[in-house]
Amino acid sequence: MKIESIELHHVAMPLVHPFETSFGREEVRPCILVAVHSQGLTGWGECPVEAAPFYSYETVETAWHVLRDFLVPAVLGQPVERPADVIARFSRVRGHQMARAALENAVWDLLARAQGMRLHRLLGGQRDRVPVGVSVGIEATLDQLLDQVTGYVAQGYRRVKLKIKPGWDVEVVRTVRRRWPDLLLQVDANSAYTLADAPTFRRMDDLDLLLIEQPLDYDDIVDHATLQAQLRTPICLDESITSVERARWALDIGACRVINIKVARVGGLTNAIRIHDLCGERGVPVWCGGMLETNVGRSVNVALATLPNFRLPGDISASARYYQADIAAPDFVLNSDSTLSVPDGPGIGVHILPERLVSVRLRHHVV
Ligand code: NPQ
Ligand code: MG
Repeated sequence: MKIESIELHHVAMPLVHPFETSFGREEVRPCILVAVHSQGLTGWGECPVEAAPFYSYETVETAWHVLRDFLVPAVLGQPVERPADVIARFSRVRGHQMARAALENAVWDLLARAQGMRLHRLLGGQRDRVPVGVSVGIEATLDQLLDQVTGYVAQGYRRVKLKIKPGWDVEVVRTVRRRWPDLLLQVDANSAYTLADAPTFRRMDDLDLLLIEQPLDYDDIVDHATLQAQLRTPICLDESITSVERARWALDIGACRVINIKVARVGGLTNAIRIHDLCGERGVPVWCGGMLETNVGRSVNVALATLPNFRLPGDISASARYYQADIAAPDFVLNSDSTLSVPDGPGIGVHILPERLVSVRLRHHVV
């Protein structure tokens, strides 16, 4: 197929509930949506960047720039028969994984649609539903956090992730664990600690946590290996794993026993599958992380999580947890067994609602 035209849409979506992590609080979620057109078909990809370089160095502006000035021109008018053709055209660009992922994933959707295939089948997934959980942000008070968790448990979520930071950690997590002894529970520090905080994490070893996510620096693996050696609870790396090589290095030195795979952070579906396969060969479980995506990115996450080594519930909640009115339909609804279903229909199986898209759009670029 020849890529005939490409559109970039910069949108801003108000969140149902503000989301606070160790690095900040967000009420409106920006993102860039990429549409690739060929032979009357359109493939969609999402770039879940933020306004500020706090989770990742990539921002809306860097991703827009790299897409518009480098990645889009590299594939426009070019033939693509498989995702590897796109990746080859990106090879001169260093980094900017989220920008790459948006365009590569749009091409996956296009190719799946052209074959009348659901994306998860093209990826090699077998399941039709995937176990999921919810990521609960930092709240102003412990009571407010307990209210949030109560609500999500009542909705049927069987796995909860708590965001932690210094001063909002062991006691908070212990309180939640005592209230819900059987809940699948894990924590995410988003790099808020140093090795000097090892005693804090040793105190969490008794709280029956599935894992402790990214306790140390965003690009570290060496100190994580030191910390992991002192803990029974598995460390899970998120921010530090931006490529297949980094995943291999982390496993080689024992920096983690679990990996969180986010398609955008690792530069697209091809790298996500490679990391999944590598971890499978090493007996290391993976799970699918989330970036508060719209239904476009969420559908990719569900499709990816159907691969066999996704052995822990993903940060892929129902659409209602994120936005009042998503830009794509149908919405994802939580099944009674704390799973989400793969949508019917070719490609990502969700379709863009043009009026909604225009109503939240800040910028539009067509080539
Ligand atoms: C994580 N996500 O696993 C991320 C990070 C993240 C669902 O916990 C605004 C503010 C948007 C903070 C998107 C979840 C964000 C954000 C993702 C943090 O680390
Ligand atoms: Mg994380």
